Amino acid sequence: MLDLWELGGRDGCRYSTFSWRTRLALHHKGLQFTVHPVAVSDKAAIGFSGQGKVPILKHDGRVITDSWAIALYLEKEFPERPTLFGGEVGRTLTQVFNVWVDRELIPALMPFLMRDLTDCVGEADGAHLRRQIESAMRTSLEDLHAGHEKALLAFRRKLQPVRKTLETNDFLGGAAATYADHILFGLLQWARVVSPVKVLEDSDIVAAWFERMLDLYDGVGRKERSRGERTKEAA
Ligand SMILES: N[C@@H](CCC(=O)N[C@@H](CS)C(=O)NCC(=O)O)C(=O)O
Repeated sequence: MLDLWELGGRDGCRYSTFSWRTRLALHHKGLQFTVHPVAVSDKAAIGFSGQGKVPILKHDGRVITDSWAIALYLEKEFPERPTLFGGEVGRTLTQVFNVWVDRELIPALMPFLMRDLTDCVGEADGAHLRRQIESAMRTSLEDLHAGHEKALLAFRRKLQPVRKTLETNDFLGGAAATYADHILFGLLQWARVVSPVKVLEDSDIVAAWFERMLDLYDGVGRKERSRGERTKEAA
């Protein structure tokens, strides 16, 4: 039995960038799993894991935390199912990509759209996220948001290695998506779910790749309503 804990916001929206990685990895492996949404400020709900972050995977009583550790676990535990890395070389190169996205891409995008996320969660969660980001960035979410257009230009430039790779490959995994695709998808899906801001230009080859990613695994990514879709429904 497989259970996944991830963050849930208002209207049931699922915005956790790291949990989207794990979710796609589970679908990639063709595994059935039960999802448990938790509020970001409700640490008691995930106290069983001995730490305070999601994703958390529980498999037959074993608890695994950290999206990268979960990906390694799934690959080891279900070797007969579609691979997440394409072997040892792929695994280490995917680890490089994982660290690059965590250390370079996430900080270049998330803080600037964080103000938008506070509208998508309850009051306690909004206060938690605000405290967390404002103390890390030493400025207000509003000031960060005011700089989002400039930040987006820098973020798009950082995607150049991805862009170059997609000129000759449909996915970062080559002809088919692998865990590297899931990693980058998680970040862009976070932005799609929490913010009305257009992160990629339509003409960007990365935008075309993201559309393909939204359709994978029976469209699990696309079934999650974007911020724009939720706003329209509410109007
Ligand atoms: N290195 C961890 C990072 C996990 C992480 O930061 N998760 C966020 C959600 S996307 C979280 O649970 N944050 C809760 C908090 O910071 O209070 C991973 O790859 O899983």
